[in-house]
Amino acid sequence: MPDTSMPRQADPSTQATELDALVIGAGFAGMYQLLCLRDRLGLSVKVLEAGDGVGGTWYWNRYPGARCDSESHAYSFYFSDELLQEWEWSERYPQQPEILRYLNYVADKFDLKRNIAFNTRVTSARYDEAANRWHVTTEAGDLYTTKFLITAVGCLSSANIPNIPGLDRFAGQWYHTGQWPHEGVDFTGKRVGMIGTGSTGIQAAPVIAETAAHLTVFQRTANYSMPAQNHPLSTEFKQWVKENTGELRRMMQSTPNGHPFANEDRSAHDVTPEQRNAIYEKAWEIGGLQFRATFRDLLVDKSANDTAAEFIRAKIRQIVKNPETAAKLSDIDHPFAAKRPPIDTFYFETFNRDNVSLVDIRANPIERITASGIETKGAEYPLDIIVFATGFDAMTGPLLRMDIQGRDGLALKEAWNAGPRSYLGLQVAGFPNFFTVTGPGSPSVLCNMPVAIEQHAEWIANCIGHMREHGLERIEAKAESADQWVDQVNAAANATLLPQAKHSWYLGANVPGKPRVFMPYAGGMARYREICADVAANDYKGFTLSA
Ligand code: NA7
Repeated sequence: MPDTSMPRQADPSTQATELDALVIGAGFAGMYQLLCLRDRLGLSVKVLEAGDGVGGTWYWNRYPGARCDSESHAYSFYFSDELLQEWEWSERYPQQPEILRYLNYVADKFDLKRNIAFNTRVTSARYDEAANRWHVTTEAGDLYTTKFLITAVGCLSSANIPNIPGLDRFAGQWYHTGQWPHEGVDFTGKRVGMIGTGSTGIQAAPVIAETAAHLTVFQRTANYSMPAQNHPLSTEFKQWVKENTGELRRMMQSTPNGHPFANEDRSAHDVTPEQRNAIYEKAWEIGGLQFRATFRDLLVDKSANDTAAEFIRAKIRQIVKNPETAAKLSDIDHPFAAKRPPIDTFYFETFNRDNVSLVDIRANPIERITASGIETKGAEYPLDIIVFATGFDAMTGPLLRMDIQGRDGLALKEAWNAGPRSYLGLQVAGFPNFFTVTGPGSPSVLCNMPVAIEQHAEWIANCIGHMREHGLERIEAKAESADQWVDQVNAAANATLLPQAKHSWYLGANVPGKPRVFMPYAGGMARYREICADVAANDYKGFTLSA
């Protein structure tokens, strides 16, 4: 029997498909990149996608309770007024199945699927300098050659499954939330253990608890969370959105995080403690990420941040009835919003159920998984199902799991062995005609993703259009531009409290052995948009373009 787990070598007799541009991934980013390059520039484009449908993140993340943390009317493509008028979201925060329906609707409306090869995983890409072409190989051994190679692989698509001894001996079932079975998982009557209390675990726990016999949540780092206050959207609201798409687009493109609400321009110290409390109370009632926008200094001034952090800790202690559990849940070691702040639907309330318990694995770490469950220091938890809500090898993981080689055989893994180095999060020195949509060094995960994606896909398409117009064949970031940009990314992060969260995936700290580098650009999406526009307007300064 051949070993089908290994990628097949390309058969030298296999004919390569010739393309102008090849895009990897068919989520929001790959779909829009395809549309920009095919329909606006008329290029021959193919998208290669590992899944059997469009959706990316929303194709894979089918865990119970999976929901977007951006409001639905902002978690949309804004490039087409017609699309904005046609589509109606049903809830304030859309659930995974609805987002997947939306993306399929978009793919069908713009006839995108005919240029997407599904069930096609890219294993390697190699730049051939003499021919100025990229040679791309898939797991099935298919070959493509292309002038432009664009990754649209998502920031959170490479599952992080912790290497806990004994997992292979576990007699029950286990799942990672980012690789959830399409047929779902029946928790009825089962003893379920869930590891991880990030946005995913916080969404999943209340839903799993509804049917499981018992849910044990294994918490390493306690987390802040604000109520989503999710609700069905009224007819009036849907109408209001349709009548205000221009203003919404303008607002999302001018705020630091790409959301359709402004950050208040006041300090947490400008008001009395009573007024501050009333402001937090109101934001808590409104729900969602607007809480972070209540004061301008929450992310830059620790004493301002402390006021928000203490408000949320007090809420947790008020909601959770068992004082010991409440103490563990509110013993949070990082500033508010220094890690991605989750929003939830009855997460803390879930711990008031008789069938839910919390285990503090910071105090008593997991030692091993046995055939019958999880063993921590001093206790054993018999389980039928283990859910790993343990996040992702974020941002660089999906890029580095492919073997990408630039000029002179330079491997991306090698170029980034001390952490990602990229100019604008768009291009890597030594990798000509290779672009990364929402790559490390761009605002990406610090922004409402569709806003960041539209800006990148359009910038890349405009750049390729400019090259064609001027008879240019090759674009490559200069090494010194990438170095200077990495300095700016570090400076932007260090001007905030974000690097203070020691266990944050923004820093790569959740994956053992990963270099600790703050990856997204924290200077704000609006500022970043201006920088990119300025670079393009000044003959793509910082890049080398050649005929
Ligand atoms: P996150 O936010 O990375 O959360 C992962 C959780 O899993 C977090 O609580 C981690 O604890 C925990 N974790 C990770 N590895 C381990 C090990 N080895 N042992 C115990 N616990 C572990 O991922 P999510 O999927 O929740 O969210 C990702 C993003 O998706 C989110 O930020 C939104 O942007 C959408 P830790 O904090 O590292 O101590």
